[in-house]
Amino acid sequence: MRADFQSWVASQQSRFEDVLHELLPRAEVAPQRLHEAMRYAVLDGGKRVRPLLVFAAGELTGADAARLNIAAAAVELIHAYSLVHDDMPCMDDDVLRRGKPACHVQYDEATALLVGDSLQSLAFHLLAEHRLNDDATRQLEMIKLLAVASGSHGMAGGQAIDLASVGKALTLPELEFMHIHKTGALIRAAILLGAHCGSVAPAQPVSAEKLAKLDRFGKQIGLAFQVVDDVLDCEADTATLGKTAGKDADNDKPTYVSLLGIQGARTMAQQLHREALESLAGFGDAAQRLRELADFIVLRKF
Ligand code: GRG
Repeated sequence: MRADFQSWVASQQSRFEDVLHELLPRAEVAPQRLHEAMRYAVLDGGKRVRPLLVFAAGELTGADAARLNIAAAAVELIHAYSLVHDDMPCMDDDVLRRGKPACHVQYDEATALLVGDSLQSLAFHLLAEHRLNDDATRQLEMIKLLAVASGSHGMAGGQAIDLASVGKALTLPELEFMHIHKTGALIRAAILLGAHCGSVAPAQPVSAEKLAKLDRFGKQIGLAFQVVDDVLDCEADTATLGKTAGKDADNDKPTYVSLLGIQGARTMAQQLHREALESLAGFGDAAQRLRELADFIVLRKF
């Protein structure tokens, strides 16, 4: 990984942490325990891959940084909510997240449920409250885009399929369908929201062709993210991942590794990576950060 990319990631992560600090409700404000738990679930942890994708896609369309911050925060809040709920005993039942006790362990289950609910509401509150595009119709489309990506036709739907698949042998297309929804939908939404922040006026919309290519990139890199996640769940240790390693096999979950073997899953990730980069062909230097993020997603060790 190039030093220039590493320092871009570090500076964006640190800057974005301050943005989240400001946007989350203060812990001193009632209801204090809920607000403290929301901050616990979001701050000081995670790779912030989705916000980085928002920023990189925004570079491609010349988007305003303040608008990108709001879009990135909305996506990260949805992601954080999904992790809090996923860790609860009624779902994946895990006690460790981002290297610290899961939210329901640190607080309690009822609080964790409300943390997820409130983070989701806050995401849409932010998108509705701040100007993200000069064209109000386009802004409404952006809100709808995140709603679809998060709901039963996106992430929550993918999670439902995941829960129903335990102990079952899925085919490759079935596994792909699940992950395009569970993991991929939010990653795709991050890229599209970042790009839409840059379509500053109806007279200068991001072209449909550009959006279609970006969407293809998002689909491919979202799936690659999950394939790599499955490989890391087998190969990396708990300390490195900051979450319990080996859970998929323990829970008898169908994964790319259980279906294709480690080498097969690695080959699939490489192929998706190649295809994702091809989708960006023709975008020139403006897409360099997106390309580097694609490399990072596939080559990451945590
Ligand atoms: C509860 C509605 C609902 C959905 C949960 C995303 C999800 C759906 C569950 C998380 C379980 C999981 C391990 C999914 C695999 C891919 C994934 C989303 C990993 C976690 O994302 P990272 O690696 O996490 O970006 P950080 O902590 O770095 O933000």
